[in-house]
Amino acid sequence: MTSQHFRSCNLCEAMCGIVVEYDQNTILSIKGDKDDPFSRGHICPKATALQDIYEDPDRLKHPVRRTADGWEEISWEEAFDDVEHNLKRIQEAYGSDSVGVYLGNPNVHNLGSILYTGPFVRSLRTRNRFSASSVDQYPHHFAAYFMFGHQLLLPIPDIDRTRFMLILGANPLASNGSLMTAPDVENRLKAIQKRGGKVIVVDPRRTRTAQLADQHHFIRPGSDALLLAALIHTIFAEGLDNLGRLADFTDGVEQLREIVAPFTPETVTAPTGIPAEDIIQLARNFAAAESAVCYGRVGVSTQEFGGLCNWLINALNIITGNLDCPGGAMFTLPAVDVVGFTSLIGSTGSYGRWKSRVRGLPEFMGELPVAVLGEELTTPGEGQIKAMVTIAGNPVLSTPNGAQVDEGLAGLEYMVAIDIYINETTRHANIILPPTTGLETEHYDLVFHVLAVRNTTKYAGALMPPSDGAMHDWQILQELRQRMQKGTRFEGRQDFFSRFSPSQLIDLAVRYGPYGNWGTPAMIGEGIRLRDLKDNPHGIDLGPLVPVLPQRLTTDNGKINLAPQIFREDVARLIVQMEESRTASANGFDLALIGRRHVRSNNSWMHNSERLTKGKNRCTLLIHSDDAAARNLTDGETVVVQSRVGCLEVEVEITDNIMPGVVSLPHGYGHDRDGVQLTVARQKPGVSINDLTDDQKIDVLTGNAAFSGVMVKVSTKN
Ligand SMILES: Nc1nc2c(c(=O)[nH]1)N[C@H]1C(S)=C(S)[C@@H](COP(=O)(O)OP(=O)(O)OC[C@H]3O[C@@H](n4cnc5c(=O)[nH]c(N)nc54)[C@H](O)[C@@H]3O)O[C@H]1N2
Ligand SMILES: Nc1nc2c(c(=O)[nH]1)N[C@H]1C(S)=C(S)[C@@H](COP(=O)(O)OP(=O)(O)OC[C@H]3O[C@@H](n4cnc5c(=O)[nH]c(N)nc54)[C@H](O)[C@@H]3O)O[C@H]1N2
Ligand code: SF4
Ligand SMILES: [Mo]
Repeated sequence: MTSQHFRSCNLCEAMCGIVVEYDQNTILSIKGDKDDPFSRGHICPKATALQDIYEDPDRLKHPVRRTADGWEEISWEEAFDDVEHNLKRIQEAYGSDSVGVYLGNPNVHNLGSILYTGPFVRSLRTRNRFSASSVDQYPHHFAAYFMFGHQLLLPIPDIDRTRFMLILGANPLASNGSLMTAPDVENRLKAIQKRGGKVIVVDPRRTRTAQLADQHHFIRPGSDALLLAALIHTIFAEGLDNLGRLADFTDGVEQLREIVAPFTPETVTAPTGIPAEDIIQLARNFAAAESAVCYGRVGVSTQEFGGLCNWLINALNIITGNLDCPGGAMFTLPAVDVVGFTSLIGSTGSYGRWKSRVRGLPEFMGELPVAVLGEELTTPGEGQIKAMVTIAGNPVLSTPNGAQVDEGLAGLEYMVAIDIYINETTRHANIILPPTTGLETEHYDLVFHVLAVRNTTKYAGALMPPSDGAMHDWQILQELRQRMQKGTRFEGRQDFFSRFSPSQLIDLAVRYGPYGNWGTPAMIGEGIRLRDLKDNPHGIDLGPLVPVLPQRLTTDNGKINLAPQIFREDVARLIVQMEESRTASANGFDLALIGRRHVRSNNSWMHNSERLTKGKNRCTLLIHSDDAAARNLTDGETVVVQSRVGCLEVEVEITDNIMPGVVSLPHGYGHDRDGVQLTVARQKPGVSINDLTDDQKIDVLTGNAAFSGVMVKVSTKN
């Protein structure tokens, strides 16, 4: 008998509603759910791959132990004993920081993981905590923390109402949107144009998003902060600034005006590659629009000025009165009010509480920048990491100078991975603990409702029963936490999260939230409970984003800090960038490397789906025809790409859709390493861009990896 199940796809940030047709344990089809009020039936090609993940014969179903003769299946009890024994042994011998932990991206797409990784990681009592955040959106949190007082108070573009959207370093037509949960983003962007508005894209590559836009400007990788400073300069210089109601609770306007004074459109033209008249016109159009929003993402976050870019993006929105108002950058008010709850308990963020051992980079958000992981693993001495725990992460393919991390993991005394595959990272583990995933888990988007362009809420139970004896991520994390606490003063202690299951926690959080009947300031007070979510399997629409300032601000004086000292100090670096010629290169490294995403791929872990990977090779090096001609390259030939840290061979793809002087490779490939058990992915392994990216090239301010603009040289293979 055919039945239907409704949920949201958990693969990217878009939260598309899906309808799964199934017969007992067999999936018959996965389609877009037309009755989901938010996604309106939209899905991308990845949604159907949820079935491939569910059925993947390479997916681990039992704990495994690495032995000299390969992997052997062991019982959960044996696996947990082994992990407990070894982590404790190593911490006793070398101190608690000798165990490092890395959290990967799928954790934030998994309800149980979000709730229970915190308590487990705390039970490790280590300062060597890392996550994918510092190869991604760290600078966004940094700007939010210092400007608004809360690291999670991220402004989201009000795409459905704006009249002018300036997009820097994002390609939502491939990524489906990030820090902007907006299912069917393509039609949402087209709707801006239909209502007479404009979409402008600034990107070193003419992406699909750039092609849809009314205007596209090429920009030299890593120079966006200069463009932003010049836009703000022009707005002040021409008296176009108008904070509107924000003026009452914004500090630092004069300081900002002073600090952008040197950045005239003319002075930034050479380093950015954008003509001064275009910058001036862009500033005028932005300021004149009925509503406008500047939105930046990975391209302006994973670069040497990621912190400054995110500060200046917020600043541009603020000085034109486009923060916290319809059509601008707004804050969400989700049914589970993560920002509200954490503000109540004073948990708004942290910075600089400790430093990394080797390079001395400061902690931010309770973790260290993962760009230091490689050196922390490979540099001997007191405090060296001797054991690692990875949870839903693949740092070998995802972090800068991944080869160094690879080598470091190979040299560990012990490693445990909570993961569904034996891949480039987990092959180094002694024990892998495989959780249920995707359709086998209950789902609530704790994170992505906080980042969504509308306030909506949706819950789904698990569709498929776990295979024999399988455990959910949260159950594994709970068991490990209890074991790590055994024999310490925390033994047997239940923290708040441990007393409830994930769905009980959601019920409590929704009831106490802004739409729940126990809500403290019952702002809307519709009395939503988990039961209502279950009764509305397509999700509940709670309306467009609403202004929430100044109440939401958690800065000391309750005001927006438009010019925090920490950013003002970093501007000295930007001046140097403006004065140096960035195009000149040392040692023949004359091309700037950037990344890219494809709609049929997802970071490093979805290349094992036949239907997603079929077709032509996507792991190619894009190069402009002038640069190809200068090197005598022909389309499709294999070239050698070299950077300071590494060298690889890859097929070249000649195009005029990339800026001269720039080359692009996607990330997440390089699956042909020894021991990787991904049958389909190995057939088209590709190469890893992060064997070229540089662990020493970071945004010095935030510690985030600077992938964009790594200098390389490209030559024919002879
Ligand atoms: N050069 C370059 N590098 C980049 C980027 C770039 O643009 N350029 N992008 C960066 C960004 S934005 C990110 S977010 C990172 C991602 O970096 P990571 O998070 O380190 O890598 P993923 O590829 O997301 O790997 C996810 C891992 O989780 C496992 N997994 C999948 N589902 C589950 C589950 O339900 N439970 C558990 N326990 N495990 C699961 C997969 O098998 C895989 O091992 O990469 C970054 N690296
Ligand atoms: N299909 C698919 N969807 C995904 C993912 C995936 O791997 N595949 N990953 C998910 C994750 S983890 C994330 S974080 C999001 C990311 O979502 P997006 O930020 O939209 O990701 P990208 O498509 O990499 O877009 C980044 C753009 O920045 C440009 N760029 C590079 N350097 C610079 C620069 O210096 N300046 C400017 N202005 N632009 C620059 C690149 O050319 C690229 O077009 O996508 C998510 N969605
Ligand atoms: S855009 Fe694709 S991967 Fe992202 S949630 Fe929607 S269906 Fe899933
Ligand atoms: Mo990401």
